[in-house]
Amino acid sequence: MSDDIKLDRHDDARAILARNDRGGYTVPTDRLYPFQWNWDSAFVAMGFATFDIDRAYRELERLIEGQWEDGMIPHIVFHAPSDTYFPGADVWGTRHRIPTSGITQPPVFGMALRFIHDAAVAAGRQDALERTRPLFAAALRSHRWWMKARDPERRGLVAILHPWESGSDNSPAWDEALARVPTTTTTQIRRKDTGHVDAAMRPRDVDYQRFIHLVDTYRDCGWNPEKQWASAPFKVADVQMTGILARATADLIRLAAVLGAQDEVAELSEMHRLLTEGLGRRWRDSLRRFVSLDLVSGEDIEAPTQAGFIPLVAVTLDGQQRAAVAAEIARWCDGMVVSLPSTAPFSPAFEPKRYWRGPVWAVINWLMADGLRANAMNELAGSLERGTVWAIEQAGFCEYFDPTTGEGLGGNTFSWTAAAYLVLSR
Ligand code: 9YW
Repeated sequence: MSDDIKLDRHDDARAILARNDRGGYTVPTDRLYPFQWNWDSAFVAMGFATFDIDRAYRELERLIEGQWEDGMIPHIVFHAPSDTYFPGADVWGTRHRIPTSGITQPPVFGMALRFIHDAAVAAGRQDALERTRPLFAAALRSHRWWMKARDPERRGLVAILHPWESGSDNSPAWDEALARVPTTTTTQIRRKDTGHVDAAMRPRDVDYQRFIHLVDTYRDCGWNPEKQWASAPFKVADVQMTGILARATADLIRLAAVLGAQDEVAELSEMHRLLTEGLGRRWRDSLRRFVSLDLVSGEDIEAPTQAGFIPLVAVTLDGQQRAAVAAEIARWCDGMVVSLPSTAPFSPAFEPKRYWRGPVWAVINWLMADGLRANAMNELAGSLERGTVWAIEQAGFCEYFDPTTGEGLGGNTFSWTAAAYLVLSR
């Protein structure tokens, strides 16, 4: 790839972020996802930080306009109306000043805040501390919410109550747990996604029925965390979520130190200890990865998905575990045109074109590379990054990629794919 082409691609990536800007916040892509999504925005903010520090901070500032009194940062903030997405604000029926959904998403926020803060300091910005401080306070409140609302039994693992919270909606990891959720709904389902994107690349109708059954259930709880915990028919202590939370906690510890917030350093360090110990108990030698825990059945979730490797962003593996992870990843990537598939190709659940059941996602590779590098597996990290950049350069800024062909799939001109490109091809 010549430098000229690379330059063009950077321009293209920035143009996508500009085009998806709706006034200080970025939609994941036009029409399919016309609002502000939580973890998309955190990745996007890091993308902005490579060329526009103010806009990076702004993205996070706009996201926390949706933060609830209890600290939760919702998965969608409905800043402005749009009728191209289901379920819209009316279905959620939450009572925040700006309409929001009632569930959350992976807390990449803390990671993003540290990334932006470091970029601001490196750029010599005098206002870095001032700009970071209120966002740090919001992040801390959200981490406290996570620990209280989603680990009330103090396992050192946080739970999702809805597959949408995981960010990996129809992952095979949820198949068994979701099968217990009834398909009945009081809300009328009016899918819009399959009008924008080929239905064969999207979750199935039956998945949507269960997704909406869960929304109905929690809305009936008045979105009260204790009531939801008590009545949740779907409750999974997720290693991807916990890994991201633990890593974001480490990033907040660093920011707390820079901000001179000693009490918060101690509080966050305790949180970090709990979470990394919790994750440590989820490692399985025989599977060569971490496994989530189904809190309804009490069983390990053994489906081979990308989530099993995400805890590397937070934990330090020993030599044996590192060798095991390297061997397992090599097995998943064998014969693939682009890695890392979100479901292992040797699994019967693998579908290379269907959303979270096989396709490669740029932001997952970003997290993977980060975790591998943190564990001194630099070569593997570099090859995942180069593969991601290559996939984007040959197929465009798509939502996700078929690992067996490299074909770009789902929505086009995706914000977080553009952000991943800007960060991974630096
Ligand atoms: C939905 C926006 C979101 C992502 C999720 C992805 C999908 C569908 O799109 O969710 O209706 O919320 O699974 O990770 O944040 O890009």
